[in-house]
Amino acid sequence: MNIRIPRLMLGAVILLPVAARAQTGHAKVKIVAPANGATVSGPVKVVLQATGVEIVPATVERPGTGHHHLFVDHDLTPVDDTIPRGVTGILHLGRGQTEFVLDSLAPGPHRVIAVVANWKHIPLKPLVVDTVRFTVK
Ligand SMILES: [Cu+2]
Repeated sequence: MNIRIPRLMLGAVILLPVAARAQTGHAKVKIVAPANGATVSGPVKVVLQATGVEIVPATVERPGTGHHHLFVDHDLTPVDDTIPRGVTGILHLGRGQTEFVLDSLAPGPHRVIAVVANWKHIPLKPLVVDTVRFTVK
């Protein structure tokens, strides 16, 4: 049997590792929802989208991966340190989730900061971060 690989596909296979490498160091996270400046009613579903980093459970110890963290009305902790656990307003999405429902936000203005950190819960460098401010009615 003669297996023919289309030229185009071959090109993609060769280019893919280069593209993947070009992305490292340029990882980004975006809080897709709620939109910055939005007025929303609770519960508020936070939706996260990461590029250039693979979102995995916190148990995965592999370079190029990480999990999401949410700072809800809480300032960022020092970026060289482990993001603490058990602190009100700091959430580890340690199962590799890309969504989280905030069901106890009081009416009024709020700020959410998303940070991707590695399995040691230390933020990736350069920092992979996004912030939204919104109002719960
Ligand atoms: Cu963590």
